[in-house]
Amino acid sequence: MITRITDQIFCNRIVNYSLVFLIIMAYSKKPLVGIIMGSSSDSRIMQGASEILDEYKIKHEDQIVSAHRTPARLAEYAKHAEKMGFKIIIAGAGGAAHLPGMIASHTTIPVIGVPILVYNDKHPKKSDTTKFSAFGGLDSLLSITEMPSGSPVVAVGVNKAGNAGIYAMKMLANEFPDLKKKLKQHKSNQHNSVMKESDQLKKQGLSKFAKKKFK
Ligand code: RP5
Repeated sequence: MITRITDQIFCNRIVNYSLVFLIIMAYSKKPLVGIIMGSSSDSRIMQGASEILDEYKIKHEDQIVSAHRTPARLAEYAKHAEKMGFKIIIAGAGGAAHLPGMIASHTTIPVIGVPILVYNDKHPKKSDTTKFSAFGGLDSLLSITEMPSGSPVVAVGVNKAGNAGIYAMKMLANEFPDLKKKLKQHKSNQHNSVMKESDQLKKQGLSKFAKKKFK
């Protein structure tokens, strides 16, 4: 009798471990997130989303889809996203920024919009003359968030593509428990790094610390 019970417990464990393994494999093998952007100019900002997803080994597929320059492709992309089984789409666009809203109107996949303020130059130091938008990204932010009732798109802050990546992970974590653990670790890393800086600031004094940080 006892052997039968222990055998049963052993079998249940194997089934549970296999399930966990399968779940982990499910998010490590196929792309779960589709990242799209309105122009190659957005890639500098949008890489923030891919960086965080790569760090946590979440596969994503990245493409350029312009709502204005390639409107037919936009509808095709929505079908492609459904076929691929993407769980979330992260869509970044600047200026009039219709991409996130238009993609959302073609699919039931949740869309996270990234309002983008692009600079059309390659210099790390930005000047106002190379700004694409005259409205500092507020145009894109409003365009993305002010969707009509019944057609929601959520938005992160201007140029905060990394936050879109983290938010996507949070949504995926409801399905993949292993990711939840990783997100908890991410939070505790953030806590530790704030504590480390606070200790340094306390030791060095505010003036010295700020001078060093922003030199
Ligand atoms: C938007 O226009 C794009 O999303 C991009 O942010 C902006 C500028 O694009 P380019 O003119 O540099 O291609 O549609």
